Amino acid sequence: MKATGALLLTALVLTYGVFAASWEYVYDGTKLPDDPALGDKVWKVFNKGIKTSEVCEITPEGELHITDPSDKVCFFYREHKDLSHTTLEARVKVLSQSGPPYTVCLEIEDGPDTTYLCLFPDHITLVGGPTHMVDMTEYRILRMVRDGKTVTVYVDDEKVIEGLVGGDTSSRHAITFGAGSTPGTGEHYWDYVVYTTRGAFSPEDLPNYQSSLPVESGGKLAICWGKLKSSM
Ligand SMILES: [Ca+2]
Repeated sequence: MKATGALLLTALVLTYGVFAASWEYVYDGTKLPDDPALGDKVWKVFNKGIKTSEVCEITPEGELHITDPSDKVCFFYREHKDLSHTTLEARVKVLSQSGPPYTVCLEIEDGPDTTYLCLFPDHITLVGGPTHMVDMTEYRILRMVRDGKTVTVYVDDEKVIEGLVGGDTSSRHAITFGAGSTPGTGEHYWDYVVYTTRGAFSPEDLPNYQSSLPVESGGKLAICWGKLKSSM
């Protein structure tokens, strides 16, 4: 029986790539993150009771556009029990930021092992850790990889920051992004947010989501051309 089981498992792996790295969750920016139409893919929102549409809109190119004033907060989160080995990626650009570092944020919140990126127009900072200078007013693919206590950050598939979790703490255990500060202000675009809680993957092990998008179908081509134009 054991031999049969092993053979069956081998066949499954070879046939379906059971253990291959893949994105567990994709948010593609075509609906507001808390839109009930997303079903089991919906995000919880922290916005102190305002309508998400007061600060967020979906652009014709399929991006989440957040315009965050000094009296509102609006971030989105999806809760998970085990975030110890997580790969989180977003294609994002930041046109303005003023306020606390977490005003524009991409986070792996995990109690005392919380880590996140603080986004600014001209740099990114790992909370409690290093800063990397980069023009964020153009779209960048940011990837944050948590492998136990260590965190590695990539920009456009290039490793730029190595650090540790615990730069901050949180009561949540969640993947989180958006406008994280009430007094802080900012304008930012999110083309997509994808993640998996099933492993810590470099871009070599799990290619960035953008590279997996089909470009040959008419609708997708139009969307990608729109994104291309908007990123120029
Ligand atoms: Ca605000």
